[in-house]
This record gives sequence, structure tokens and C-alpha cells, in this order.
Amino acid sequence: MYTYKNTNINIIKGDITEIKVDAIVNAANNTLLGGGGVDGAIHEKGGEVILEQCKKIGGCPTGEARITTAGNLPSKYIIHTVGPIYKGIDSDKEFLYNAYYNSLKLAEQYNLKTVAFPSISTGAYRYPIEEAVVVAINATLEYIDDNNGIEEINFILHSSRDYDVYKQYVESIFK
Ligand code: AR6
Repeated sequence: MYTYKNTNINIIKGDITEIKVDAIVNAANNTLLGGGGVDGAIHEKGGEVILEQCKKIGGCPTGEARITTAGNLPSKYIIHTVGPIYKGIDSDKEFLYNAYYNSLKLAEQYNLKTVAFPSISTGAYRYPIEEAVVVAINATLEYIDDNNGIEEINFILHSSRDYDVYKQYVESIFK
């Protein structure tokens, strides 16, 4: 565990659908109507109630975030955000940064204290994990600089390789 200005940051290898926090973040697409990867797992295990709320929301622009309840999942809420499809251009970074920052902002607006993120955009959207981790941690630390209501931020990495990349980068930041 790392601590930055009273916020605890954890790097965890696991399945985000099994994590019990106030809100887990979903790496969704612009339709919010489900898909594969972490999005597919969240909808499948969380049940229809999530999709019903997503339909009413009616979509989400890249870099923004929307909230629903979490259905059958152990967490209370799902924050659905949309990362960029990686193109290797400057705006990739900005959209990914916004996805993390706006997810935290929405959590705080709902007075949520504990949040868990998957590695947004690094699966189907092909953002290289070594680049994505820098943006994810930068957005998180800048969010904490600007606001102080979130107590715990967890990064849940599904593969050992992604976990190792995160661990190594975060160690280097906090050493
Ligand atoms: N828990 C934690 N992380 C997971 C899980 C899980 N259960 N399952 C996969 N991951 P992706 P994206 C990791 O493709 O790149 C969907 O179809 C996975 O190993 O889920 O943002 C959406 O509908 C990877 O590191 O999301 C969109 O169309 C990371 O989650 C599109 O994919 C993100 O991979 C979004 O693509």
C-alpha cells in the first residue's frame, strides 16, 4: 500500500468483479450497452439491472463517466467510463487522463470513499500498458492534489504482466 496525502493506493492482481468497494470502474464503450473484456464480465455477473440503467443514460462520450448501481456485484456502484481507442496520437493521453480523473470526480460527487479501477483502454482498445500506467497514476495523483474526499483507490490488474508493470512504475514513483 502507498499513501499520498491521506489517500491509500493499492495495486492488486485480481478480478474487479470480485472487489468490494464503494464503486468499481468499468472500461465501457460509447454506447454503454456492454461488450467484451471487463465490461462483459461486469454486465454478466452484475445482471440486467446495470444494463437497464445504462440504456436510460443513453451513452457516454470518450473521457467522461456515468454511474449506475452494481446489481449483484459486491460493490455499491459502477462508474462507467470510456477510454480512447489507442491511435498513438497526443489526444490518446488526454482522453485516458480524463477517464480516470472524471471517474474519481463522479465518485466524490456521490460521496464515495473507496474506488477500484481496471486498466482502462489496455485490452481491446490496445493502449500499451507501459504508457497507460503513467497516465493513470498521473491523473490519480493530480486528482488527489485537487480534491481530498476519496480514501482508497485500488488498481486491479487482471494479468501478472500488467500487475508487474504497475508495481514497478508505482514503486519508482513512491521510492
Ligand atoms: N477484472 C479486471 N480487469 C479485467 C477483467 C476483470 N474481470 N477482465 C479484463 N480485464 P478491456 P478496453 C482487463 O478490453 O481496452 C469492451 O468490449 C484486461 O486484461 O476490457 O478499455 C468494451 O465494451 C485489460 O487489461 O477494455 C469496449 O468496447 C483491461 O481490463 C472495449 O472493450 C481493459 O481491457 C474497451 O476496451
